Amino acid sequence: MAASTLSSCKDLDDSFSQYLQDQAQNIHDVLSLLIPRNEGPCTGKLLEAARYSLLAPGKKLRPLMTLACCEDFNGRLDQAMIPAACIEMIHTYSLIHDDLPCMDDDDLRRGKPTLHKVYPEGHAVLAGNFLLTYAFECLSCAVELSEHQKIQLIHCLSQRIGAHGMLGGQAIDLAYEGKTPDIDTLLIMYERKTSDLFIAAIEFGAIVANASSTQKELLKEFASHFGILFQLQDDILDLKCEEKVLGKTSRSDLNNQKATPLSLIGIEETLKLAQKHQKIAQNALFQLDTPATRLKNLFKLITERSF
Ligand code: GRG
Repeated sequence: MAASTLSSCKDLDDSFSQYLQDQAQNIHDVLSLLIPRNEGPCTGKLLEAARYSLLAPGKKLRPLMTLACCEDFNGRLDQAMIPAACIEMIHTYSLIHDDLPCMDDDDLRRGKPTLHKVYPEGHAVLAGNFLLTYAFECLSCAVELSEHQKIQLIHCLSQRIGAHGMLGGQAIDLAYEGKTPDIDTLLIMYERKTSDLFIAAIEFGAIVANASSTQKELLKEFASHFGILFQLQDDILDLKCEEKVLGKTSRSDLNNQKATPLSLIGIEETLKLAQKHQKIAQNALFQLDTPATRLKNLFKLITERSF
């Protein structure tokens, strides 16, 4: 799904639409500049594989949230660009690895064949590993940020995507392959697999903007429930949409015989659950002591999405 999808959504205020389009393009450009070119043949192929997935037309939702959060708390956009790009590198790494034959074994991602279908599988593994390690390298070298900010960002990211975060969520996913988890276990998996990277994206904006600890707590609460909402929406859309609309293999969970809230509690209860998380996320956002206009607009956009 193209990055422009977010900005071309109907009912979106024109200036916010332009904002999303501009920032998504900026993130794309920064990512393109960050990945080295003209390397020797072996490293060159690895980096080319990474570019294939990283620069494919994704929504750039997580880095957009970093930028929106930073600006909403009066942070400097130029300082937030590298952290936002690093969040997208991590997200892309997780997609590349999640699509591998040993994980979900998907054929289509971002409207294109998955990386392991185009490059040798080993290159897909390495390209994911490269994006993971390179994100930390870029954070540690970001000249616009103070040493304290860099340490905070690196600490935040390593926690959110490690064994107690995103990877832990994937471990639950693997542990329940062919089995039926209860809905609470499934939601814990969603919190880690999906919410934790959204939390990192938002925390990144807050760290760059030097937000207060009270603000950070509310933002964390927002991102956590937003992540679950996003994943529940994804399950619902996966059921409804054709591959050409989603740009990825639809119904792969069903084909892989994976439990989803839909298979466990049905569509009505899943919709109620989504509404519950939407409300909690919204409350957190509205308790902030700043207008947080960009985050509120992004939130509205995602709650009404059909893509
Ligand atoms: C490291 C193997 C490994 C896995 C970690 C996060 C994750 C676990 C796997 C990624 C695949 C997945 C189903 C994640 C859930 C979140 C989600 C719905 C991702 C898709 O995000 P979008 O819609 O994608 O923002 P684009 O392509 O627009 O960036």
